[in-house]
Amino acid sequence: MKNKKKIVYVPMGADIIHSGHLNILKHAQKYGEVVIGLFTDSAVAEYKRLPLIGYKQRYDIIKNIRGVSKVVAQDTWDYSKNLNKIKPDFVVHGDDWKKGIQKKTREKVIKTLRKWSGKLIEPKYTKNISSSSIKNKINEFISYPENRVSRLKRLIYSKDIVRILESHNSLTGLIIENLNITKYKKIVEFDGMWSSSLTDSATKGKPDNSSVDFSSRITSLNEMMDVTSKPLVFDADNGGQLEHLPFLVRSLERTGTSAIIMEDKIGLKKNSLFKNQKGTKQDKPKIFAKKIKQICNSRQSKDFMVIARIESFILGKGLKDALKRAEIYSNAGADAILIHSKEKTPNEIFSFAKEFRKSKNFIPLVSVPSTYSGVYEKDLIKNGFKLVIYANQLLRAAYPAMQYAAKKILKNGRAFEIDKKIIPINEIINLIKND
Ligand code: SPV
Ligand code: MG
Repeated sequence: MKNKKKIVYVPMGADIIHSGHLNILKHAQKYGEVVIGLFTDSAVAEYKRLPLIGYKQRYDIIKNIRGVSKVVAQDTWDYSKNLNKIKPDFVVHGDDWKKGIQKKTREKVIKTLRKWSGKLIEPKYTKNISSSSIKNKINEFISYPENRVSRLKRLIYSKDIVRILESHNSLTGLIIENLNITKYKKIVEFDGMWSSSLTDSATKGKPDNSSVDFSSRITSLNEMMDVTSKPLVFDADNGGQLEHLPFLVRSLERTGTSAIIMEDKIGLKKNSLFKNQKGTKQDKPKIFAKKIKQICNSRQSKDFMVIARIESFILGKGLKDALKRAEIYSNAGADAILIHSKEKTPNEIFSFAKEFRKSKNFIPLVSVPSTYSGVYEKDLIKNGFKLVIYANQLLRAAYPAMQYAAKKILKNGRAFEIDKKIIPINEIINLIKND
């Protein structure tokens, strides 16, 4: 009997294919038939940023590369499931995973392979592929409006929870873009920006009552878009007039915005966190549903999300009213529901989630934990929330810091005393790179 060809398992993201990948494949082919374990979006999202292109496109690309016999989905970062099923004779992976966040994964692969005497082969990682120039190109690519718009939806369907932080100018946008920390050996970062009516207005010295009009809001938003690549969620208050919505949607899509959040209130806008909501009215659910439909019909991209924000709890209307509205808004085509609350605990939004999850019209839920800031993301996840918006923290952090510095200068009649508490001049002038 002819010897059966050996199976070589090669894990890959196959996002931007470069010569490093081709080296690995060339190496793998020497040992037998190459089966690619292609990471799904959610497998990648467990540890790092989403791939630039979706699974289907990556599948088509890698499937057509010479020497690849088969492509299977690897839907977790952990290899055990696929390895136990395929029982490859070899796994081929670049030697760059011996250190860093993948070290444990590697050890587990070796242990699993041992069960059937499989071997791990680790070709030398190809250095000098000018990762920085690739990175620059990538950022340029993601920030094209048509690529950016769809990324929020992809994130929602790939991650346990999508984490959004308020951004009121380009500098805060850059913080969201670039900041990450390592927590439990995973890279943790914000997934996108929230263009908040509250912080946008406050930054311009105006109250949060729609006195800053949409064209002014979109001008600031464009500035943020110029220097970032992550998705942006736009706070549209109640969206304005039904007839004007298509124009707003067109402008937002043109900037690359991924979602509009529209609240079901009418009359002069008042921020929902004010204690006194006297005079504030909620729209009739059927009328508000028309606005949702209007957005659905006027958007260019199906990936541009319309998120309906329910204000029943803010106005003391209770659970039943909120649930009734959620059904109507979901039927009208909303992609997600923001259930807003100004309680100190998340109890009321969790009771809403518990009931709404039973509905056949259930859609992903969004939380804005400003007053109930004690809630952990892991509890939001458990309760069915897919998006968390930290709606105002960067401005709230900046304002007291600036006041403190200003006071110190007044008090001392010079700036020396504040020098140690603020960013050194050398750092601020080099903060934004010019190359
Ligand atoms: C905002 O950030 O402007 C919001 C959230 O709409 S809230 O301030 O809670 O109304
Ligand atoms: Mg607002």
